Amino acid sequence: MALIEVVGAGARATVGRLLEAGALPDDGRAAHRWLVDATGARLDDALVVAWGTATAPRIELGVHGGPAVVAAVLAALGEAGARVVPSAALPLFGAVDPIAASAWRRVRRVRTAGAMRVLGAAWSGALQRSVTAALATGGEPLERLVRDSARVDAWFRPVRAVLVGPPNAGKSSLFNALLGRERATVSPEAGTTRDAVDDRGVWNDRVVHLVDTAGDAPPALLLARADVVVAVGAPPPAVRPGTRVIPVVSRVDVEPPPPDFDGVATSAVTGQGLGTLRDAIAPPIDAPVGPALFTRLDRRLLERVRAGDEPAGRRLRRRAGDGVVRPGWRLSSGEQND
Ligand SMILES: Nc1nc2c(ncn2[C@@H]2O[C@H](COP(=O)(O)OP(=O)(O)O)[C@@H](O)[C@H]2O)c(=O)[nH]1
Ligand SMILES: [Mg+2]
Repeated sequence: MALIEVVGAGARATVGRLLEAGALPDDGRAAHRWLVDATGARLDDALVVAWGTATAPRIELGVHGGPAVVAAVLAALGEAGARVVPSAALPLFGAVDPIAASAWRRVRRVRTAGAMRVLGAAWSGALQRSVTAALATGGEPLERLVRDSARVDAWFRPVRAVLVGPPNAGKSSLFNALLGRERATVSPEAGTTRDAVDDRGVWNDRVVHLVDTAGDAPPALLLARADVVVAVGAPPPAVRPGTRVIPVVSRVDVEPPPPDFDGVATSAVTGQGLGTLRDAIAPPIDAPVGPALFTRLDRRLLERVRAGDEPAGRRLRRRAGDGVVRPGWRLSSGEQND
């Protein structure tokens, strides 16, 4: 499916020219309609949804997603008087508070269910209500919001993990096995991986940015940015404080780990230890959290509120709006269903 939005004062009249029969649905309603070009030839059948106010209408056309269909409908809309712009250039629909607007902008990028839940609380209005309550009463509601907001980054921010170790230690094989795909080149010839290769995976409902390195000396910048260094087959290089180090041996299907080895024993061939290694790199996040602030700006404002900064409180209250977020749309029902 493709969703085409027609906005602006002339939206209803413009889309009206494309309807073969029937009228546009009323505001907040949906209808099935045939779309035609200027000669009356049918282009596609569409789900037409009307939104917005009389002065700022917004019509959504749900058409079939084939590129030729979309091009034909856009061309007909152009002939009917519309100008085609990328959807990112459009303003958000309706009266949306800044916190809900941030949530909308992030939706298309998040990869975890936890992040979706956090964003969902922002456009259902639950987050705005909890901000309003926290600002009004302080105390426990405020502390809870601070606590929960401090925890949600784990769902939004990737864990940056770098695989290091001597040539032929099995790094590239582990990289592929952890991600479940063949991305890095594996070879019995030492020195096959020349440049760092990186890719993202999701496990334990967390995004992991994994980097496979080559040679004995991984680039300092990669190490400096790493949250986790996975040291395969040799002691780890020096890392900055705060970077976690996970000692790993691989190929344990052919070479058992040294008797005194204190780390994760893995095999890319049998899969042994891969679950343990995934959990060590990105541990699962346990308890569910209530509504939480997910932008750095809002969290900073909340910290200042806690320190007694009243302007920060007013600003946060403005960002939360009145807690009334856009209403959901309703399909026509009963005899109105056409
Ligand atoms: N039997 C076995 N062979 C492995 C395993 N992991 C890697 N190898 C082999 O060891 C060699 C080097 O692996 P590679 O992943 O390229 O090591 P890297 O140089 O550290 O990236 C290749 O021939 C792999 O097929 C493993 O878990 N078991
Ligand atoms: Mg390699």
